[in-house]
Amino acid sequence: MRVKMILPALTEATSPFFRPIKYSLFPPLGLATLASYLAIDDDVSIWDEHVEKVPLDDEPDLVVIQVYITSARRAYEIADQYRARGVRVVLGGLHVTSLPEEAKVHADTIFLGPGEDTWPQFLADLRAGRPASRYASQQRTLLGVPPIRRDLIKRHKYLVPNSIVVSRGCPHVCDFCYKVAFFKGGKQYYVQPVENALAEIERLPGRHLYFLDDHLFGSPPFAEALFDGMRGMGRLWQAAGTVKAVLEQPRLLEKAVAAGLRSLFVGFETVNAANLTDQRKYQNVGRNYDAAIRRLHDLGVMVNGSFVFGMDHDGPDVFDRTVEWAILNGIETATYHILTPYPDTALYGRMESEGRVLHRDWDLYDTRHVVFRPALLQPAELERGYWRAYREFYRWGSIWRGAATKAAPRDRLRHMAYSAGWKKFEPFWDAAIRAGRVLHALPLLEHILEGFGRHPAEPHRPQRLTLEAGIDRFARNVTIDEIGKQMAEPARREFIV
Ligand code: B12
Ligand code: SF4
Repeated sequence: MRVKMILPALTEATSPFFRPIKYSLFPPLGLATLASYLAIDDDVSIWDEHVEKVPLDDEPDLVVIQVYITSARRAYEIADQYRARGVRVVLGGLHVTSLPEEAKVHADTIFLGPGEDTWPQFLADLRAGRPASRYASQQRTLLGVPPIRRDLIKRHKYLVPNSIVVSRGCPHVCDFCYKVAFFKGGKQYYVQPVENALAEIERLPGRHLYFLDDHLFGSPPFAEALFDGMRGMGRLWQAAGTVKAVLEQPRLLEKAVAAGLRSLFVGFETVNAANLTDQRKYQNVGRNYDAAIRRLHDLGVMVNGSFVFGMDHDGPDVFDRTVEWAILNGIETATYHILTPYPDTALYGRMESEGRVLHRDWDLYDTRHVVFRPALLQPAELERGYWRAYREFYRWGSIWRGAATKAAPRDRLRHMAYSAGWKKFEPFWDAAIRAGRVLHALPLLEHILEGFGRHPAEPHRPQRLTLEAGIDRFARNVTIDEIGKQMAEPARREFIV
């Protein structure tokens, strides 16, 4: 069977004039995961419109499209084109799950929720000649998921080809997040068997990794086993975690750093505490944000702070206060968003019942446009404030002030290089993307994460395990063969892994 998998892009990502680096960071892991369920003799290809032009004049047996809210219009356009020529099209992903009635008009089959249970079922039904028109995920597990088809990813087109996901969902329930809607009808948070996650990491070449999990620290026992297993691999990595995890799981954070954590994406979301309870962001309520940042910086971990503007307690002062606070605390990079009520979230329900949703042009639900009526701001004021926050935070003067909060010169240099690298060298990124050479910048990123040698990754060294620890690992599912190999040197009563 000839299967073509497509991740469509929103218009901005395909601009002939300017290509922002953020669209060339991560490959389509969701599609590569689904591809692993296809048969060995299926002819499958993955196309990512963020980084390449996708030919649409072919006639595969099956077209698989992943739909995000901002790419929904484009996804439907592609789907309609193929279906008009009689090609079978299936749609899945976040937006399809939020609005199945909208999506089904453009597909032969739609999928709701994660695909690890429904997709193999569909493939079996298709081969048996009786595919259904709708599949909804219920069985949530990552047990038995085949190794992701990374061979189908065009690595050189991405700065971070080694992105990886070892869990699904998140244990929290923030009102504005896609999570509750996407995982409804089953488990909301689950992890891979740790040995599979470690095996996946081993398969990735080079040193740098980026965990795209919503909350890598969401299950402390899992995270601890993962970090223990990664120790000695010589990796440098980035991930996302919560303020709570930083402040309240001290041993875990130290283990993460020992395993190579060098930058953490943290959802601070707002400097107005009253917003947190409104949005059910309970894990941030009453936590000392300054202390969380200090703790990360003391361990040599850079902070990417994520902030949302436009919540109901945000007035005109919110932009300057948020930016100033981030600079004074030496946050290296900041990601700002305009509050966006994604369909089917609790936030959307609230906004709709209050008559505050301004329009349903999904193209503009990109967290850069105001799509609802804010409580204490005018829509235009909110958009202006959002852009001003970016400008102010990434001004040379602000970058320097943020860097100056660091005591060590090499940490200041790292701050300058990392912060400026994303926003001050956009023409460089644009040129690298066009030349298809974005991956060539990876050694530089690694060097900066290391703080030019100040926070080096541990060199790879065999890890010594006591007999007891070896048995424990065995109990955690190491294969008999592997243990047999370790036992070949019994005299030292140690395993080398
Ligand atoms: C990496 C990422 C990006 C990357 C690239 C996306 C990519 N390569 O896939 C970049 C940086 C480009 C990006 C950009 C944006 N992103 Co983004 N991104 C993510 C992130 C962090 C991880 C995605 C991922 O790899 N997940 C892991 C894989 C395994 O899961 P998956 O992709 O969902 O695939 C599974 C299922 O969805 C399902 N599935 C998917 N498609 C299909 C199809 C079929 C047929 C089937 C059966 C199943 C199926 O099966 C897969 C396996 O379970 C998510 C957060 C998240 N946790 O999902 C946000 C997220 C997807 N992004 C989001 C947003 C809003 C954006 C931006 C608009 C942000 C901005 N302001 O710039 C832009 C524009 C996106 C666009 N192109 O339209 C939102 C989407 C909201 C929505 N309802 O669509 C999310 C959920 C973040 C959030 N918490 O709000 N993003
Ligand atoms: S902590 Fe982050 S990923 Fe988890 S529900 Fe809240 S916003 Fe979503």
